[in-house]
Amino acid sequence: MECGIIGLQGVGKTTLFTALTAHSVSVQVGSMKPNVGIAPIPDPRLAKITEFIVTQKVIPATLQVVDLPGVPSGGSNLNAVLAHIRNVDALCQVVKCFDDCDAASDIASMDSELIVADMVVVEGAIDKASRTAKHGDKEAQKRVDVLTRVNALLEEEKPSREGTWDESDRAILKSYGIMTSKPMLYVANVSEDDVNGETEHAKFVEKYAKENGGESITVCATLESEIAELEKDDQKEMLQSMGLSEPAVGPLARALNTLLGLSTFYTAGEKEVRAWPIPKGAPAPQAAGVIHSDIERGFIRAECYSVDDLFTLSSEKAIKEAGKLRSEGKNYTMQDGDVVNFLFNV
Ligand SMILES: Nc1nc2c(ncn2[C@@H]2O[C@H](COP(=O)(O)OP(=O)(O)OP(=O)(O)O)[C@@H](O)[C@H]2O)c(=O)[nH]1
Ligand SMILES: [Mg+2]
Repeated sequence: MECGIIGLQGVGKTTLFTALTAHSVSVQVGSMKPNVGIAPIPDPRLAKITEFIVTQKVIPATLQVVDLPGVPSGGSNLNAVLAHIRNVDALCQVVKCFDDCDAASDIASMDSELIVADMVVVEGAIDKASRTAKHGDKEAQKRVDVLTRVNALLEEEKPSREGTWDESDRAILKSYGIMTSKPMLYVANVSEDDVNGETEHAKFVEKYAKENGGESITVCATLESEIAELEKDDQKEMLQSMGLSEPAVGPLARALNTLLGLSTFYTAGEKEVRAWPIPKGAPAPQAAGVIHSDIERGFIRAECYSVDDLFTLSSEKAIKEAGKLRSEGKNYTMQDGDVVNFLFNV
């Protein structure tokens, strides 16, 4: 899963990036180049599995984050900046809710910058696809149709995510990197003395996200960045003293999972215990394919049980004895929290 961090200038994007990636990437604050890093996604269930299954390695799911230079309000060449995140799955828009700020106006200008940037892309794309479609190319005609519908929304100053799109439409939107079609997580970046987002600005971000089909979270990026530099024990202490239960990457990843409709399954053995994100409702072979295409191709069946059964029964042996180890075929719909062993033959 990949997400792009966007927002106006100086709202705390790079600070959030350093927190999410735990300072593993050296960044230049104020640089015009994007920063790219990987954030491991904390998962309490994954940690708990290792209390029951002894393993050599624990591999969490990860989130790739791309931190962009700030968007100057009032235009300039936004498309050059956005080129770095045309392929991401979701956007995180950081909104300044500390010091002097105006969340409502900032969101409005950022969202309208994205609409304008998409219009530039869409107009060019319609011209090009129309020329191909003229020669009777059905696939090009389909692209023209989708792009024309996008354009109609943009002209009404609406993001294209407000349209109704089927799977093939979505593939087209993604191929053109239409920014306003991507799921949007609004991040209210609050000050150290408002970590729970009680100010009118933070509240506005939450309300706006709700009303516009997005998700929102509240973080204090500077604090999160400091926390990310500490050892595990000190982290806990600092979080507690600030009245926080976990680092921001937890709620951020969960909000993105909700936006993207993802769920998680696990593989667990002596060698490694690992979390795998998949689309909700994915059939077993598709989940197998996330691990390796061979396992999908040669899929025989999935032996699985629920993490909750492991937590109550304490061992795979006990799960088996209780008759809770299931053998599922290729039509099985994966459930969130399944622990799976795929049997395959290639
Ligand atoms: N009080 C407070 N200050 C913050 C917070 N987050 C960021 N800042 C400050 O805001 C300034 C800008 O932070 P950056 O993370 O560089 O912002 P940015 O959005 O990456 O900026 P550009 O890339 O230049 O657009 C820095 O001085 C940060 O210390 C926060 O949560 N609280
Ligand atoms: Mg920055």
